Amino acid sequence: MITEPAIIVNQVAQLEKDILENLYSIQGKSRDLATTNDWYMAVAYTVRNRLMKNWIDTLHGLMDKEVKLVGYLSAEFLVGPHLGNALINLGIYDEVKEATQRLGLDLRQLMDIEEEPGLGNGGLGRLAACFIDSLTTLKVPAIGYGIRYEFGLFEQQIRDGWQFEVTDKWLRFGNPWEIARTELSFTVKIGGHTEHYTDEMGLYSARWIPEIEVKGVAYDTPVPGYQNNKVNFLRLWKSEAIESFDFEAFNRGDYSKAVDEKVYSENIGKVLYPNDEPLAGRRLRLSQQYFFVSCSIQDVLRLHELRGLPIDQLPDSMALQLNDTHPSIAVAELMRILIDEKQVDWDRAWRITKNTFAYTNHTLLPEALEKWPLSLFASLLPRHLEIIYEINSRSLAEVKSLYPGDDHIARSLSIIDEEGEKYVRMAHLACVGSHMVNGVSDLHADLLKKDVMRDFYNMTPEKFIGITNGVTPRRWLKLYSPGLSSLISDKIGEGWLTHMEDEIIKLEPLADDPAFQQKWQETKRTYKNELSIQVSRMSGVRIDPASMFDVMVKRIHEYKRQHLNVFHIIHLYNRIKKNPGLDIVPRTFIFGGKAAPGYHMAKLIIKLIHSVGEVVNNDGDVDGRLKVIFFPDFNVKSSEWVYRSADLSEQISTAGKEASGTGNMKFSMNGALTIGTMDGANIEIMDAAGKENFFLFGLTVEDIQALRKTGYRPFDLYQNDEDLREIIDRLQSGEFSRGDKHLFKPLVDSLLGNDPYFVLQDFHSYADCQQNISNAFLDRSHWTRMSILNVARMGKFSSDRSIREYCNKIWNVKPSY
Ligand code: 26Q
Repeated sequence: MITEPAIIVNQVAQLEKDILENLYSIQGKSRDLATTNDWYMAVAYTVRNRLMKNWIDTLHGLMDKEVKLVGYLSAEFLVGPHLGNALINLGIYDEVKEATQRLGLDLRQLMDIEEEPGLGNGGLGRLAACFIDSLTTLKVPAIGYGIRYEFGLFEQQIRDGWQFEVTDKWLRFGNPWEIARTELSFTVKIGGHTEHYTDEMGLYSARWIPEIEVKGVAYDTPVPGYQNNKVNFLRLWKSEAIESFDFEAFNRGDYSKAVDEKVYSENIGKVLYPNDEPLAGRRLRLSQQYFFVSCSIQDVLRLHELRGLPIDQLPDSMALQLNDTHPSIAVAELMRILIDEKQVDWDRAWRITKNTFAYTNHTLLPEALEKWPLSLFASLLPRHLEIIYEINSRSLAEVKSLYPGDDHIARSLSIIDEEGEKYVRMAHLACVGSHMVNGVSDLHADLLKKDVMRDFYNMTPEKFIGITNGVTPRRWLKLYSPGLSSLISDKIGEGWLTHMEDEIIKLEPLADDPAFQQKWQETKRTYKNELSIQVSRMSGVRIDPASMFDVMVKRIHEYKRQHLNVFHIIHLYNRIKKNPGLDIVPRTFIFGGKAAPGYHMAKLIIKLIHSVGEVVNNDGDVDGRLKVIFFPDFNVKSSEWVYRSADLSEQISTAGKEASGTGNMKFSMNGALTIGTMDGANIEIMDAAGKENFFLFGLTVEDIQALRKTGYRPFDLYQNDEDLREIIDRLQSGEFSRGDKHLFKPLVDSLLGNDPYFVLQDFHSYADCQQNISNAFLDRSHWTRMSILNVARMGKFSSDRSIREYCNKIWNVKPSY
């Protein structure tokens, strides 16, 4: 018999005792009455308590004026389920498993009922979560500032192949991971007008008389580092009504005003906006952004004062990172507080502001660059608009001295867009108000410099850098792929979990080791079996775990080109229909992702995937060799099943459109091979993995520019290319749409009309590449070698590396590891 070390036995016994105690004292339940959720809550509180000491130490540490603090301002934090992550990072997974077992519980089942906080749309929100994880693991004190949305991104349901949105009520069963700091709240002004006056010192001053005031209450959520006794936290603001305001109106008998204000205040933090939605009616979105920014800046200044530092030292004691333009009103807010409330003069205030902020851009799509109609801006933030005008006029004065007489450049650099209806351009505000601007991959940074922010770059080239995104190997490998992780750790130790860049490369020599290859294949196969069971449970479709799992999970968008993938499926289907005896490598195509509720084309693409699946999955000629699956409600939690089971990762955006991508990294880290374009971080993944271990296809950014110049005529491709014609004709025949010839017309019209994302152009290169992949898949040993090499060479894509770069190049703080 193996005897367990006494300390572990004790720890397990203590855990068991604590779980029971929490069940009793917090959930108010006995063992006999407890529901699964009660048990989950009891376990969650037990685990949270084990973070408490380190968390409180961090709070004390915030007062240490010697240590520079990072504030990460982000409208989204897509953290994913907490329990599993906390167990891994505390290093008590096995002990809690054992303790729950002793209580007759199944830890896995408890983890499965955790509601995921879906407080993000996708890449940008998840990046913020990985970054806070890495900051803590690298022992950099940091606060993630954001919004405590009552409803996260909608839950996706599929009915008859169409997406339906259901409210995400993530808080309905309680949230054991947050602490409401009700005593920590700030007042935020909104609307109204400004007044100008000369103060008692004879200084010209401004006063903002708001229309209403809203209260923001801090809710803190711990973010544990990886087995290092450090805990940072997210500080998310909940919007509430200010009671006294209600009463004033109430006492005047103006009941409806009292109620309106309460409703308005509470609405501010209600719901996370999906991206890719039309701009109209976004008053609430701008209020949201300002609301959380104002609370956060007030909190930052409070901390700075608590540290007993003079205001001019703010840039030395805090680095504030703007996660895209969503929090960029912070530039004007800090200026406003410094000037109007702290009587700092303009030049000093500007120096402080600029040296404190840095801005990360996440998009090259011109239509996705945030801009607000001037009239809307003026009605919500009248004082900020005045400040922005002043910032703009000073900035343009500099521009004009550098480029005398060049009106064009002044117009292009102005924060105010004056062509047609006037707008405030938030990217310009963020750029002017920051000391550094970064893109999220090499290519993206390059295109920012050459294209989107060219004139800014020419003026201050030293301000622009690229920091390639990364993902945390703790969640994306250790937690979600425990089998592969143990296999790795058994061979090279556990150093890769915190020093991925230097350590995981040690796997390389094992790529050709037959015994290791076999274990690798078995592990991947176990995951594929599990996903197959999951899929048949969810959708009733049986899939073959021996087939190639060809996976595309990401938000649905035309630039990401899910429809290019579908075209390849239809192409294979056509080939089988012509020749049912065709020798073909069996594939399971797995899609997942949400479409913005108002983005009709994206919703039609979801319908297309289902429609093609319905036909292909049930066609006798296909005989199960092709299966098409749509994985509904893809999110962090359900992604656990997906990344680790993939053989092939689809990263097929139009070159120049995907800023970086981070799913591409998660797949590759989990041993999937990539079919990808020269876009975003794909290029760097290919460089790291080796060209021979990556399947590249499609036009480059330069090719596309050249083609645009000479004139791109997708209709000619349709006419002259038999394969494309057969695909599109089949789509138009109604065969995939139960006879409805018009269902996919908007999609076909767009492709034949101008095909803005070059789907038809790239089709052949894509299909040829897919054929190579099928051939490669047949050589199991070689495929496995490529898979192992991909993992071994992904060290660069740990978010720890990204954060180290932010520390060195932007924040001037010292990470330790
Ligand atoms: C803006 C205004 C109003 C309402 C919503 C929005 C909004 C919200 C979220 C706009 C954009 C987003 C999210 C963008 C995003 O996720 N971008 C992705 O960021 C990743 C991390 O850098 C990159 O890897 C992806 O390439 C990029 O698409």
